[in-house]
Amino acid sequence: MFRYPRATSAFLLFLVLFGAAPAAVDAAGGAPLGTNAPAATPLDQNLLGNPGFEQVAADGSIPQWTVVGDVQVETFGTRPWPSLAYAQKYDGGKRYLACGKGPGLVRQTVAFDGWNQRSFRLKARLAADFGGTIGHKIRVAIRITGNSSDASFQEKLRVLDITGHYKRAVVTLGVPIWAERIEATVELLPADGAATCQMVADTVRLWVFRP
Ligand SMILES: [Ca+2]
Repeated sequence: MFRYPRATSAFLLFLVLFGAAPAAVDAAGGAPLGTNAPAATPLDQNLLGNPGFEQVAADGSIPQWTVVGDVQVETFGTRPWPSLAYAQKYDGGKRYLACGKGPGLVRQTVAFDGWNQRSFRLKARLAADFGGTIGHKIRVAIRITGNSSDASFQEKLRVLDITGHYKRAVVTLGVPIWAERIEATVELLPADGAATCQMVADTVRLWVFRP
């Protein structure tokens, strides 16, 4: 009669070790590895699709991006600036985003998964190269939403202080524990009183990191 309890203890130990163990947690510290959960959103890498506007559809629409207003993709070299040589210097590929006569914006939303059990802070950062004519403007914005009405928002407006040279617009926002989606917006705006908008943007990056 001594063998039976020992076997039961061994079975219980097996359950504790292999069956009833809490969900595995990866080395980054917090993202569950459950097979049913979506893969955790990677940190420190660009989450945006078509980030440099290299893809453009035959009808002029921009894959991955929602367009509002007067912006379109243009090919380097069709205007004196930004030239193809300038694109190569800044890793700009073949194409970039430009506004038309009036202002316009592009917007992209990415899922944010696998970090709602963490015990540390995360931040999201949006950065875009921009350039054009002095006085014209760019706005970069991050909006984070969850499955209720929770929302968090931050934006940065930059006015070009130089003509014909790229600058970088950057905005940063803390990622709340309830975050489920991150929306990136890049808006190009004319200078006050200008007849046409003279601003371009390229190489847009959105990433999440541990500060
Ligand atoms: Ca590009």
